[in-house]
Amino acid sequence: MEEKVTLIFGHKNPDTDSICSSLVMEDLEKKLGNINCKAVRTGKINNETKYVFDYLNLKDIEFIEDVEDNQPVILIDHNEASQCVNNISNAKILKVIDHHTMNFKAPYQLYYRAEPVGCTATVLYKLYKENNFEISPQIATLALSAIISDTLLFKSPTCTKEDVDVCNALAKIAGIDVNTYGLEMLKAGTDLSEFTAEELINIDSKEFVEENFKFQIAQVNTACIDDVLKSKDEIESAMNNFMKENGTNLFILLITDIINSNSQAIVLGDTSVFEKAFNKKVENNMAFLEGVVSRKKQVAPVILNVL
Ligand SMILES: [Mn+2]
Repeated sequence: MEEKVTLIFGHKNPDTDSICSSLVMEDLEKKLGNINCKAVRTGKINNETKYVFDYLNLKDIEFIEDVEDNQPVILIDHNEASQCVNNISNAKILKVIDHHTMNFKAPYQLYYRAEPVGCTATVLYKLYKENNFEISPQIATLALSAIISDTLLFKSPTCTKEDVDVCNALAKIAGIDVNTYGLEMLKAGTDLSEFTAEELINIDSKEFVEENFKFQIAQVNTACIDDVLKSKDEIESAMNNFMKENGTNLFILLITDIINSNSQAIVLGDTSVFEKAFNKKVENNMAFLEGVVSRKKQVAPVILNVL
């Protein structure tokens, strides 16, 4: 019987962590002896990740939309079925490497490693250390890019001391100046000019379901919030269409200013939930969230708390 290749992938609408950590995991998994594995992506590569690929001269990786029954897989940077590819409930999950809240169940044994750190790559770095594996400059670059992305160059409240220490250790291996490289990489991700409103709300979008309440939190990074708001009408109609198609109760788009570390939120649907959660009025479909940059730490749990 031919053995199936193990597919390694992050969440839908993949960010730099989901893509880069999948590639790092492929390297680690091969070092661990599972040579029949490959990193794939579950969505379009964003401009920030593209900067990393160009920097390393990497070729694009394969796109998958769903998995076959009994497909061996390793989940990176997510654990919830709603953020995963189609048919995941029939796949054979070998491992999960993550740093998110756990909403996971499997009727069989598997390797599950999640830590309360800012980035999946930080967990992966520790796995290299625990196994005494060497890290190549290319793998180091992928991993540190993921950390810079997830922590917004250490400015996000999700960032831990471990993330900073690991990132600096990786920078030594890669021969990279974290600040210079990091700012360039983040800036590359803020170029939204080529995206339609519909694409823009899907660059980094996650669905959450609590009881019968379905909410969506999308996020885009920018160096200038007003630039993004120039297409507010188009963005709102794209959000409304999305909600109709998916039966979403509440849609929050975070337009995050990576320079000043604030977010302008566009809020549609059941705005009363948002208003209750943040104790803030939504006016003209908007609310300004001072100091808010993290969906995971500062938005999703705040909404879940009032549901
Ligand atoms: Mn992540």
